[in-house]
Amino acid sequence: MLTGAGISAESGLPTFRGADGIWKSLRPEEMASVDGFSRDPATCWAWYQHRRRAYHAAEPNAGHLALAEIARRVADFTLITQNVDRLHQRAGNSAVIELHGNAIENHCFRCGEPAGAVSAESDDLVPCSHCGGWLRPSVVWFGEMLPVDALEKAAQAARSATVFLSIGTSAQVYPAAQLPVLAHHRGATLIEINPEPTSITHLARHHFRAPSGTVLPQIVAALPGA
Ligand code: BV8
Ligand code: ZN
Repeated sequence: MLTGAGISAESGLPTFRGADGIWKSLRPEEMASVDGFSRDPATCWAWYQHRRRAYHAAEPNAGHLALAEIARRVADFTLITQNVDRLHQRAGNSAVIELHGNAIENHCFRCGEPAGAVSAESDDLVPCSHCGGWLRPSVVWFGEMLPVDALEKAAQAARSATVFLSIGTSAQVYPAAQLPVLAHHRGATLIEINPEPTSITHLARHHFRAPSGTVLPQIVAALPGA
């Protein structure tokens, strides 16, 4: 199962490329990249602090909660996410493969020293207690490699899946976008949950053109022993 920013849309968090997408006002390479931070650390950091305040204020929605219920009820279940808001964990999913890191924790941009979570109150840059360099969010930026173990686990799950759900993702960011394609090519039944068609819709056996907060609770209700 792969989720994207769309599953958090009903928690009030803007997606990246939808009509209200945050990328609309910002260009990814100016913000979510090593160059973007190097060029203008203050603006980049303030953007993440702004997003963190939104994450703290948001609550997991019915879609997140349904996935936590499915994890409890379905034996061989793997949740892979591109999201960095950790709403899956707050909904009760403990085993989450985070392909793009998370925006809650930080590490030093210069020496890499982990720094955990910091207050989202102020937009001021925070110095590393180790070397004085600036802290950066522990997300995977464009141009950065994904965590090797996360990507390998996700690819293994996609290769061995009998059913693969692609939920709330435009399937435009690689290598994550290759996962539903890999699952499909290995014989999995691909199911897409997205109000809009995407580049993988043609591969899906079923495309639920509806919000994940509506569809996922219906899937839970249909599970045996519901
Ligand atoms: C890398 C963290 C090696 C930061 C993000 C081919 C192979 C490999 C790499 C590339 C390649 N081609 C290009 C690349 C480079 C690049 C890339 O993919 N670029 C794209 C734009 C073409 N990839 C990388 O750089 C990756 N690194 O591969 O390293 C390398 C290095 C250099 C050069 C080559 C290779 C790193 C990618 C990770 C970037 N980090 N996030 C942050 O958050 O600030 S990506 C960002 O996009 C988020 O993580 C987000 O999750 C992700 C994907 O977006 P979506 O989740 O799909 O969100 P989106 O808004 O697009 O779509 C939302 C969907 O929800 C919509 O379809 C909408 O209809 C739907 N929706 C709306 N409401 C609902 C809903 N669905 C259901 N219910 C609703 N209610
Ligand atoms: Zn440091």
